[in-house]
Amino acid sequence: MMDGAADLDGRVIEVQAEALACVDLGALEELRLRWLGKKGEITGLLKSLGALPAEERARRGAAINALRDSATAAWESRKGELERKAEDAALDAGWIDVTAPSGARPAGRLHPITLLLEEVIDHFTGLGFEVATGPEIEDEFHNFDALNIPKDHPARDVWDTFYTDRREIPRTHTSSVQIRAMQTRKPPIRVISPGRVFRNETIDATHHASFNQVEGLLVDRHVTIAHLKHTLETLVAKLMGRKVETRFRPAFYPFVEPGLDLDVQCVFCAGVGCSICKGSGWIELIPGGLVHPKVLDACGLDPDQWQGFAFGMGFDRMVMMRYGIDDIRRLYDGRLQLVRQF
Ligand code: FA5
Repeated sequence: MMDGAADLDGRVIEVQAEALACVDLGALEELRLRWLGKKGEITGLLKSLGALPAEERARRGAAINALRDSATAAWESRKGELERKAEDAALDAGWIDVTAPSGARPAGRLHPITLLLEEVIDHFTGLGFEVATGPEIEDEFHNFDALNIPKDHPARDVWDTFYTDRREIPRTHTSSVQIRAMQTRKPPIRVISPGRVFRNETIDATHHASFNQVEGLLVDRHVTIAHLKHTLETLVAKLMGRKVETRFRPAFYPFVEPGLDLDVQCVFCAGVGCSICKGSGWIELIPGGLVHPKVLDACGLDPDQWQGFAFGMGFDRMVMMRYGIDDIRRLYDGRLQLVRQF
């Protein structure tokens, strides 16, 4: 018996590979009919849904729809490429029909990271936050020491740090900007800080060695974990533009106490488990917590007077989920295409 979707993951790759293998528009049309036509594979899969129990039908239906979206995206993308190739070949042959209507060329657009960043900034500035920045090459004090991560403490290994010859650090997280913000502002403080961070990571679908985070920091009197949870839940709902399942887990970061992780249910498999969420059904998106008293102290703020919350959103993963981009590498390799439209 099917478990809802597992057998369809491979089919996504199959249709994408077949589309890439089409060398002309005729072959591509055959592919379209075979997968998306009235008598095609996907229509057949949809017809088979009727025989399933209701709960399984819903899950499998969603997975088949996702397969259809992937097939459509793969077909459209290859069509554009082959049309452009045909035009280029005509030009190379030295023949050009100047009276022919020009072929549609895809218009340039803003990168999804830029688009979503504008939304994040808009959301937080509307709540009274300002945008703070910090250097990408940091010192140990701002990247580690002031964040309550003592020298030679194993916690430093968590961040897979690169070091320059002069022991400078391409910052491993945007939390360094929290420190700069608290050193240079007087409470109440409300800042977000988007920016690029760097880690000596093994790259896969959800990990890159250079990626973006959006840090958030609020320092005021009587700040509680409830303020943080509400802020994060509202943020995710706003950025996803629709309801998605979230969950909070307790987590340890030396610069917060208590700490938590907000996970979002994997939108690529609707929580069933797939290669992108590594079978768990969840994607870790935003860690956060209440600013540790030692961190306030290191920045010259009296922990008896002030509390704060902080978070550090994995922004590339947020972009992936919002725009249906199923591999973080696509954000950076210039072959960006929407694989699934949610
Ligand atoms: C941190 O970087 C903490 N500074 C976050 C924080 C801020 C905690 C403030 C508490 C208070 P972490 O290493 O888990 O935590 O990274 C934060 C998020 O970045 C992760 O949840 C994940 O969504 C994303 N992330 C982590 N590593 C990578 C990577 N290699 N590629 C892409 N995204 C990543």
